[in-house]
Amino acid sequence: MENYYQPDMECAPYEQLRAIQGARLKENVRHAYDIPFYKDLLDKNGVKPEDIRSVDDLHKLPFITKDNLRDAYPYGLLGVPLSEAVRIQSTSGTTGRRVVAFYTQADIDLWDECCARAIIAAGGTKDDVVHVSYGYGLFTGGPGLNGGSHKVGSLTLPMSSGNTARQIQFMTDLRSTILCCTPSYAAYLAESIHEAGLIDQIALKAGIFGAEAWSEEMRRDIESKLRIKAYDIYGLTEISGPGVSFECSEQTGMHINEDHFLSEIIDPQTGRQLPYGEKGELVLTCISKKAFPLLRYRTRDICVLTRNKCSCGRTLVKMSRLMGRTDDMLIIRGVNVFPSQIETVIINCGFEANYQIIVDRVNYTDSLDVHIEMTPDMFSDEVRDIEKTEKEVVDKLRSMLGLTAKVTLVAPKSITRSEGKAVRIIDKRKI
Ligand code: DLL
Repeated sequence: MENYYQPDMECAPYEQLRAIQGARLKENVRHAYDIPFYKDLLDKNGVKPEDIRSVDDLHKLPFITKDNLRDAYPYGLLGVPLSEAVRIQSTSGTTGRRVVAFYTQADIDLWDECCARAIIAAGGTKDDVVHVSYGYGLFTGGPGLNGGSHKVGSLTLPMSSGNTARQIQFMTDLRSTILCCTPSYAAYLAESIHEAGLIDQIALKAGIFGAEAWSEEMRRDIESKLRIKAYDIYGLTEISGPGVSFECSEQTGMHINEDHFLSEIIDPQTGRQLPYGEKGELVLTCISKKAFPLLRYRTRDICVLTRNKCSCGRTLVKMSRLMGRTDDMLIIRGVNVFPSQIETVIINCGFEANYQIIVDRVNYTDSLDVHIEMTPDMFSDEVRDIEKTEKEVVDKLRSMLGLTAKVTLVAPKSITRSEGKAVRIIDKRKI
């Protein structure tokens, strides 16, 4: 049996949880209505705060999107007087206006608690040394896991990202036991630790990896290289940051902290709510946070929600591993392609997750090029063998995607490593 950080909420009977959710939703809609943005939006859609009495009324609320947040930049969605807001975080977006999210002290506390739940679900206790290699600053990864680790009472190493040699030195000297970073950085750290011959001096037992898409195959690869259990964690700046949902020992999806965040799956085309078990776009509603109370926010993330009994004892709804984003789904020669499908093939063919997908349009026809790094032992193979392997990958991609790709095996270490979120897709068609 696992330990929990807040068992009253994490394991609450569903009816009890729903009553709490309903009361909090009602209260937060009334609170949001004081913000001119929401007043206008609700008035325009003919919805009054009194119309929202329970979770069943959620569908009456209009959606909000990232464009709404960009338009409201910088203070248009601040839900409390400036004197009550204590923190800003911001998205990593490189184009257009940034999105800034605000927090009161109570909002920070609840965010930290959500991250503490994630750390405890990954086996963390106050005796652990939590090594946080997510970026610190405007990005939510570092501050979120840092706050969670403090709540648990673990010794916290605020490493931030970068300087891999120093990361490994602290990891070995201080005997770090839980690593928090992006899965691509975890893979890079694993590679560097093996190269330095230091794997036997690593005391890690678990990793809490998120902020970007990763496959089950990549999980297994990192787990075996670092000799740990790797847990997924999900979140987004707009909704607070990491800890919106987290994985437990079952490792079959992430429990959503639904005493604070309501979740729905919708058909991204029609906006219609879909039942449990169906794949669609995740929509989140904040029911506790006050400084940035987003209602029915379209995340663009695609997943499935399920409410089955979990062996860990938590009753919180589960979201599957992310299956892509409505906006990163590539449409190549009319076929819908998710980068995660390509990654699955690559890892199943014995490669690591060091690859790049390049999409272009030549003579009005889309081209799909996949560059994959060879493993060092393949590098010494005859050209003939390399070509044979490339052809095998082409065949497997064709049966997975129904598309013919051009596959090129490139030299080990020729694809730039990432310390944060990896850039794996280059779509030249948009430029
Ligand atoms: O990435 C927050 C975070 C930090 C989550 C650390 C987990 C760990 P943003 O920079 O706003 O916030 O990016 C949010 O990243 O909408 C997803 O598309 C993607 N994402 C986050 N977690 C996962 C995950 C942080 N576990 C966007 N799997 C989200 C796949 C993820 N994608």
